[in-house]
Amino acid sequence: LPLFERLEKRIVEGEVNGLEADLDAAMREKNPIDIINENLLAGMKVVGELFGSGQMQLPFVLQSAEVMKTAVAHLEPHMEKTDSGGKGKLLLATVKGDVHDIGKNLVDIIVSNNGYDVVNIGIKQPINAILEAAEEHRVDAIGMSGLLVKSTVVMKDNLQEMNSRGVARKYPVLLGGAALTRTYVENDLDEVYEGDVRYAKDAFEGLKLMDRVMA
Ligand code: B1M
Repeated sequence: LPLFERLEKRIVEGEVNGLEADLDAAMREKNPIDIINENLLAGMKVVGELFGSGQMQLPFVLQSAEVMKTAVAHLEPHMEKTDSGGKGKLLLATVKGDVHDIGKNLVDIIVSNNGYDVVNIGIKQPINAILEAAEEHRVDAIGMSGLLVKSTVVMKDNLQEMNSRGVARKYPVLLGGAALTRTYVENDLDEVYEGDVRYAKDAFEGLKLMDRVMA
């Protein structure tokens, strides 16, 4: 197989042997971000489709996720870093009940490579932990990620909780993850939240929104 198809196949098949050599060869032809967006994420999309249609079992999905993480970790040091930090601070968490973190961690990489400080508190984070960390680190915005349909409900509950604690105007919220839609965030959730809530379809839109929040 040609190099870039092989990379995609490595994600689908969860094949880590030879991965780093392929990534090094790929980086001679295009930049690490394009490799992630065009090849590795294409592989994860196939994984999602196979899993969703019952053609792939969970342990194999996990293996693909591990290969994805290894690949991103290998590419990350080679990414362009524009600024040295200090443009503002973003808290990132995957919401309660949800373990998916590949997307959130990509947002972390993109946003922190572009001049922001990121406090990434991990997966399955209840709103209490999110708000405690936000206070402790004095963040400028809170980003929540979630991929399960039930996470969209958790996000709504979180926003309501933030309203009732009186912190909605303090924290603009960025939301992302495959189960969300722009309409749900910009219509339904925007009506719920007393502060500013925005939808990011990918990590770069997350960065753009962070630029807007800090402007
Ligand atoms: Co899960 N899973 N999974 N899974 N998994 C999905 C989400 C699913 C759609 C698969 C499917 O059925 N086709 C489905 C959800 C269905 C639903 O809710 N209706 C599903 C399911 C069902 C499950 C379990 C329930 C399976 C089970 O146990 N029976 C279980 C859930 C456990 C739990 O959370 N409590 C489960 C577990 C897992 C693994 C652990 C095996 C693994 C995750 C490993 C990990 O993350 N460490 C996994 C994976 C890998 C997937 C799929 C295949 C791929 C997800 C991924 O990493 N994509 C996924 C299929 C899919 O998404 N279609 C699936 C790549 C990643 C870069 O994309 O996270 O969307 P994504 O991020 C994007 C954007 O959304 C955006 O930026 C990124 C791109 O730049 N973004 C943000 C994300 N967060 C953002 C935050 C922002 C801004 C942008 O600002 C704050």
